[in-house]
Amino acid sequence: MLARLEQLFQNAKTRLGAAEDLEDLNQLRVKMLGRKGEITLLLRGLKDLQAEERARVGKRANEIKAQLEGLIQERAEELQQSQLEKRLKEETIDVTLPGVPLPRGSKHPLTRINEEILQIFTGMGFSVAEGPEVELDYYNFEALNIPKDHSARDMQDSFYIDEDVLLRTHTSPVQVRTMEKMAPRLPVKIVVPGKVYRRDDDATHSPMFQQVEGLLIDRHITFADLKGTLMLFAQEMFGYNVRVRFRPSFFPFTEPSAEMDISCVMCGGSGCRVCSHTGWLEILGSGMVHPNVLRYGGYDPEQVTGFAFGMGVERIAMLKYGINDLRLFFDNDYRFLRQF
Ligand code: 2U9
Repeated sequence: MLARLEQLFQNAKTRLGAAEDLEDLNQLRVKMLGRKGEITLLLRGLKDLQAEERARVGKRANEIKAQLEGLIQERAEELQQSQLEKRLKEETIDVTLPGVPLPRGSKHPLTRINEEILQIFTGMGFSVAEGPEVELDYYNFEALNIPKDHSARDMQDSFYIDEDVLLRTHTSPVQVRTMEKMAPRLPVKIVVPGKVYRRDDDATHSPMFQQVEGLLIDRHITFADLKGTLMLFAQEMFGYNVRVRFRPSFFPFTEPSAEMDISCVMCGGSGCRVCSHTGWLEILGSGMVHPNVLRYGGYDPEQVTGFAFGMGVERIAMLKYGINDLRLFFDNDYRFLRQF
């Protein structure tokens, strides 16, 4: 039995050297040392031997098994190494090949314009303030001097949650909330971006749109401050050769009130379809804060004055990019969005 064992051992060593890959090697291990392997089967005969002989054969069998395990491990490492070397020789990577291009996203045009507007005003020392989109009737209308019988308060014109709560129709309530928090400190100098909601839906009106409004309250603020600030805004937004004009208007929360036009960005003022042959484009509303509104916010109209303005972000974006249909902003068509 010992002789047969030695023979199996020699035989196994030869076959180990001949194994060509790790799979070969594993099969060999099963054939020799597995539960039904040659050595395992041979050792079943141990029980029939004399005690002394059994001990000798058993000891040698354990040595052989341990040696074989070691040899298999060595051979496995050899094979692994040579397989790696073979792959390294065969596989080449051409580092000069062009990469796989990833589609690059871009900011939504309204996000860009919104950021640009805020940047211009923060550059002039305004802070950015934000507030809730679901608003109390008090902040949206009452404190802004919008009387109970004003048409904007009609269910047909605004989205109501209940009698005293609605989706804000402008960002102006944030200015009132800020005044309440600040009073009587000066100056109040804020711009307020955000979404607003009105019951409107056509090529130039959406039930949701974005506004940027602004408010400056301090001692000795005049209409000249309003004009200078808004003219500089128009020029930074549309270019330094743009001209502005102010037309009288009416808002319940400002007195006097004015709309600001810029010379047409399409024709430069000579008249075209974009400006309806007037040479001018309306871009925002503005005015001196109404004394009642100052009082609602906690300021004394005998001591301070202020100006305010408001603009629609979609409208500014349409003028700046030459877009004629508001709905393009909300369709999420990649062919449109990728252009910005
Ligand atoms: C307070 C005091 C005054 C904000 C103002 C406008 C004029 C205005 C419109 C422009 C186009 C809204 O987006 S739009 O439809 N806005 O014309 N907004 S003055 O006046 C305020 C706001 C808050 C406390």
